[in-house]
Amino acid sequence: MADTFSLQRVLETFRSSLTENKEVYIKYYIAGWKELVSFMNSLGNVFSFISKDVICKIQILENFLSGENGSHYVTIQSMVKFELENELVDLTKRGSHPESGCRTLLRLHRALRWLELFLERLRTSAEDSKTSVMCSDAYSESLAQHHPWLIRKAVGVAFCALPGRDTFFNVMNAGDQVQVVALLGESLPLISEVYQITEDLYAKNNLLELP
Ligand code: 1Q0
Repeated sequence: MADTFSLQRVLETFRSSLTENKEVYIKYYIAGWKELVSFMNSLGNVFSFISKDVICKIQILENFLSGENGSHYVTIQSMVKFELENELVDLTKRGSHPESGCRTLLRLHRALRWLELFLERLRTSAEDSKTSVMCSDAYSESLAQHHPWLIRKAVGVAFCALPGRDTFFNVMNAGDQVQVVALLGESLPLISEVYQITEDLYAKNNLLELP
C-alpha cells in the first residue's frame, strides 16, 4: 500500500480481482479496501472508528488466506463453498463461528454498495454539491439499513466532517475534474460488476442476512 491514495490504483485492484471466469479474488478485493482505508485515514481522526472496523475485517480475511486452509480462500466463490460444506458459518444466529469469512466479507460487500452509490453521485454531481449529503444519501440507501441507531448517529457526525467536493477530487490524484469524472465512469462499472457477482453468489446461497 503506497502512501498517497489514487483512484487509479483502486480501479486497478478491483479490475485485478476478477478472474477469467468471473470469480472474485479475495486478495485483490482486500487490496482495494486497503486503498480506501488509506484514503479514509487521510481525512482525519473522526473516521478512525470506521477504518478500525474495516482493518479488523481485512485482517480476519487475511488470516484465513494465509492460514492452513488458505487455498480455499483464493476466491469468494471457493470460500463460500468451503465454509458451507464444512459448516463453518453461523447461518441464523451467532454461535461457534462468529467470524466466518462469509459473514466478514458480507460486511465489506454491503459497504461496497455504499461506495458504488456514493461515487455515482460524486461523478454526476454539480460543482456546488455537498459531499456530506451525497455520502449520507448513499448511506441511507445501503449500509444504514444494516446498522443500529447508535452507529447511524456516529456515522452522521462523521459525515459532517467530510471535506468538500474539490478536496475529494484532488485527493483522488487523477488529474483535473474532467479526468476524475472520466475515471469514475470507468471505475464504476467494475465496482458494480464485483458487487453484483458477490450479491448473486450470496443470494443463491441464502447468505445475505448472516448474523
Ligand atoms: C469517506 C467517508 C467514509 C464514509 C463511510 C461510510 C460508511 C460508514 C460505515 C460505518 C461503520 C461503522 C463502524 C462499525 C460498524 C460495524 O458494526 C459494521 C458491522 O460489522 P459487525 O462485525 O458489527 O457485524 N461494520 C460495517 O458495516 C462495515 C463498514 C465498512 C465501512 C467502510 C467505509 C469505507 C469507506 C471508504 C472510503 C471511501 C472513500 C470514497 C472516495 C474514494 C474514491 C475512490
